[in-house]
Amino acid sequence: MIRMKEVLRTIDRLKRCLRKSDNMRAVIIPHISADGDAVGACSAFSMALENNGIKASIITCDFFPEYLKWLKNANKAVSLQDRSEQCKKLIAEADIIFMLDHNTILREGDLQPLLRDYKGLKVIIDHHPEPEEVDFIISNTRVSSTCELLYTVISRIWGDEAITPDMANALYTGINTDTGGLSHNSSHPETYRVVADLLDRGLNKQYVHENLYQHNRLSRLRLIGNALLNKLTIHPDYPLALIPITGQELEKYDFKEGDLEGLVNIPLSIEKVLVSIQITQRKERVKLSFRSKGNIPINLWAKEYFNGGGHLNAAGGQSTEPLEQVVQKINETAAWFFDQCKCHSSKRSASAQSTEN
Ligand SMILES: [Mn+2]
Repeated sequence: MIRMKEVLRTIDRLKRCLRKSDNMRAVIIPHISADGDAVGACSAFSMALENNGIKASIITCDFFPEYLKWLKNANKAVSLQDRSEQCKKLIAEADIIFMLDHNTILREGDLQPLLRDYKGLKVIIDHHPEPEEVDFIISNTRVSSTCELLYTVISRIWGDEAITPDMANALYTGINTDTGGLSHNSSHPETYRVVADLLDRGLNKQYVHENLYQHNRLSRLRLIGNALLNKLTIHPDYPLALIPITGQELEKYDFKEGDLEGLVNIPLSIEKVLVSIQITQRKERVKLSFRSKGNIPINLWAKEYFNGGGHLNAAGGQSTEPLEQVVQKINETAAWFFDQCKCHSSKRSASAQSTEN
């Protein structure tokens, strides 16, 4: 509660700052491999700024996934990958930069050097622990999602009426996707109060659900089916599920950005599995997604060995090593991790492991 008070004070300080200057130019940046919460936040906040006289541009280090492009303004995002000059210009001319759904510029891919050199105001609006030092830190790990927090930011600065039906749809997209359809990280009543308010502001829940969950392609179902049937393994000594996916497989099943969304959660539906890791070959990098049950701090493993981090139950990481070596490293460090959280299911030592998956 004390924390939320502090957050509200920072929002009020931001409100005064936004009021002060005319013709303000803002840049909004999501994290690399943006998800529903990041794109929903960019969509809603860009509309809020524009509707209130602030010029807003969304800049990405990669591209938004196909399945989120229906969100308003998502198609206006400028990517460093194909419009780098425009990105540089927008950042250089910005009075204020909003970092949404991430706590450090380290999550901004190749935009990092530009952000490091940027001298204007920086604002973090996020729900990940330990945000880096910037001018305005609007961060609370208790909320379900950045979009839930953003509802408070927008309504406190411009009033409830500032939330349009399109913004409500975008904010609900973030709340829904970051909680697996309100299944995890959504036990605080405040989340539902925000959803109720969004319904009052014109949220079209059915429209959002149709766009998020009923636009599947057959090739995507086959990609996921193949992963579950042929790639998923359960560790013999630890309550650990692994799903390695190669670049060839992505190609074979016509992979589109966002196609693997949610896959890593599926093995957790097996009773004895407490940790699930998906390892995906993405061009020059291997991307890792970590999930855990209960109070197992999976972010610890991601941070210690895989250049990543995140929440207690959901984290990400990356590696420049080949896929097989990353899988090997997981197997080699599993003993260390399960010792850390004292939840290993067997007493066999790491040296007795014989998995090669
Ligand atoms: Mn989020």
